[in-house]
Parts: sequence; C-alpha cells; structure tokens
Amino acid sequence: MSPPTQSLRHDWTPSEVQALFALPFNDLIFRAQGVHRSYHDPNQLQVSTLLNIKTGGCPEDCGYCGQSAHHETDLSRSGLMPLAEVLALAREAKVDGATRFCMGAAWRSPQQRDLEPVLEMVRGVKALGLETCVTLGMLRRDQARQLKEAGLDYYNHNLDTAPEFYGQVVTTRTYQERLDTLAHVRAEGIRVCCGGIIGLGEGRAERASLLVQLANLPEHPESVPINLLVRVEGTPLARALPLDPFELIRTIAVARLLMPASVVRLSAGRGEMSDELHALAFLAGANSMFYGARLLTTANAAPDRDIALCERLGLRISNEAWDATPHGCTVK
Ligand code: SAM
Ligand code: DTB
Ligand code: SF4
Repeated sequence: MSPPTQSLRHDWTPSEVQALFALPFNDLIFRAQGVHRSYHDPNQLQVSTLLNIKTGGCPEDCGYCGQSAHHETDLSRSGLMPLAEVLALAREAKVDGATRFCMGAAWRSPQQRDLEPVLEMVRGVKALGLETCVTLGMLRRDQARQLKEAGLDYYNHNLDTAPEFYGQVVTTRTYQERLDTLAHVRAEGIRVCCGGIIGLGEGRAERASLLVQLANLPEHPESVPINLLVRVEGTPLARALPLDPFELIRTIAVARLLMPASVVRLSAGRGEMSDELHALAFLAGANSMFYGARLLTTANAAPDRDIALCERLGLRISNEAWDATPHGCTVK
C-alpha cells in the first residue's frame, strides 16, 4: 500500500461531487481504484452477517421497507428473538466465516424494556469473538452509552437519501433526527455504520447530495453501506424503475473518493447483481458485503456463489479492512 497523500475532507460541495459523478466512467473508476489502493488492501473484503431480531410492525413509514406497519406486505410480525436463538445463529455465522454480526430490529426507537435484552445479545455475541453491530432506530445519548458499555462495536443508522428527497420516502421522522442519533452514537465512542439506498427514484443530484451529507459529517462513518433498493411487494416502491447498474458503480466510486479511509459496503440488492457487476463494484472501491443467505427480511446473494466469486477474483475475507487503514494520516 502506498502512503495516503490527501487529507480527509469534510467540506465537499454538491457541485464538486456532481462533477465526480459526471466523469467518464473509466476515469472515475481509475481514480477511485487509485485512492482505494492507497488506503486499503485491494484484495481484501470485510464481511458482516445480518440477523433480524425483531420483525415487522414498525410505526415508521419508510417507503422502501417491508417491515413498516403502514404497508401491506407478506411479512409476518414477530417479537424479539430469544437470546439463545440469537447466539446459536451468531455461532453459525462465525463458523461460516463472518467476522461481524449485525442485529436489526424494526423499531422507530427502542424502549428501555427492549434495550435490556439487546444489551445481553451484544454481550453474548461479543463473547463469541465476533464484532457486534446493531440497528435499532433512533437512540438517545443514554441508550448509546448503555450499548457502548455492553461492548457494542458499531451502530448502523443510515441517512438513506438526500435531505431534499427524504420527505418523498419517509414522513414519520426528520433528517435531523437521523443526524442526532448519529451524533449520540459518535459521542459515546461507538463506530458508525451509515450509508443509504439508491434506486428510490432519486436523481443523480440526490445521490451526490447523500454522499455530501455522509462525507461532511464531523467524522466519516467507519462503514458506509450502499444499498440498492430491494423492491418489496406491497411497499410504495415495489414498482420503482430499476436503476442503471453503472449508477450504482459510480455511487460506490464517488463514496470511495469522498471517504477514502472508510469501508464501503456493497449492501442490499446483490441477489440480482451479476458476478461482473460485483467485480466492477470491488474495482470501484467497495471492500465489504453482507454474507449469508438472508439480509433482514429478503434474500441475499447465495453464500456458495459469494465464496466462488471471491475465489475467482482472488479476494480474501478479513475484518482488518478498517483496522489496518491509516485513518490518522493526513492525506491530500
Ligand atoms: N429500523 C431501523 C432503521 O430504520 O434505522 C433499523 C433497520 S432498517 C431495515 C436498516 C436499513 O435497511 C434502512 O435504513 C435501509 O437503508 C435498509 N433497507 C430497508 N429496506 C430496504 C430495501 N427494501 N432495500 C434496500 N435497503 C433497505
Ligand atoms: C444496511 O445498510 N443494509 C442492511 C443493514 N444495513 C441493516 C439492511 C438491508 C435490508 C434489505 C431489506 C430487507 O432484507 O429487509
Ligand atoms: Fe422501520 Fe427501519 Fe423499516 Fe423504516 S427502515 S420502516 S424504521 S424497520
């Protein structure tokens, strides 16, 4: 790895980022791969396994989500999964090669009676030697502190889309509430996993605007998931027009240029992506993926296929992508 030569910036303007999006495809990928190589091992992938610990019945109205109580989907609701079941699945994920276990709950925000069993899950999963991540909706500062004390490594809370497009996708909470939760998580010293979804009907300017928001946070999220909308039957976005796959690759490349030290995750939507599109995403700077047969409620790419793809591309699975990155360095 050659030493980084540019500083981490937090002052990106929309027009600068739109100009990156507008580069000829080959120029954009070449630049992104250059930056990627100066911060990361280009042949290393971090993998996380997801588990939905509480399904459906969510009071939020996120237009993309099959777990919202506002939409009529096929999903059957369930209460919080028992600890023993969570730990058994975490053990399985570890045997299958995952290094981080991410537990998701369909809550607007957890009540104290919800949080306590989740703290037990965090302690238990951590004791198995896995990194821990949870995504529970909005948090207060004292809730973030309890999670930190339980040993939580990462909190996932996505900005999802551009602030100017947000109201067309979610009406039950504000963008500022998302930012507040991220600030509480940061203030308690938990690593931040924060990204978004593309293919919601937004334009390129909005994709650029989402990345501006992420890159201009006081600290870049350690982990940046880029989800491609999974069109769930019964949601308002079930008939959203498919996004040009090259826009996904451009979004990953621009995320890599803006947040060079972060781990960029090729997230939801991989089940419908070709092997060649995966390879382009890794070339553009993605260095993480969700591994396992399921995401939260929908199918993921099959694990056998992922293993075969990693072998064909010579990619090694490791959780060192973030820890080995020279974030402290000044790069410009
Ligand atoms: N309820 C919590 C929240 O919204 O923060 C945590 C769970 S929520 C399902 C986690 C993330 O999954 C969302 O922020 C969104 O980015 C992503 N997501 C949900 N449904 C999706 C879909 N159909 N396609 C792609 N990503 C999706
Ligand atoms: C993230 O950014 N994507 C994951 C994880 N963080 C929690 C969730 C994807 C969900 C896809 C739809 C589903 O399976 O319900
Ligand atoms: Fe609820 Fe999260 Fe789904 Fe929104 S994305 S409806 S907050 S589970």
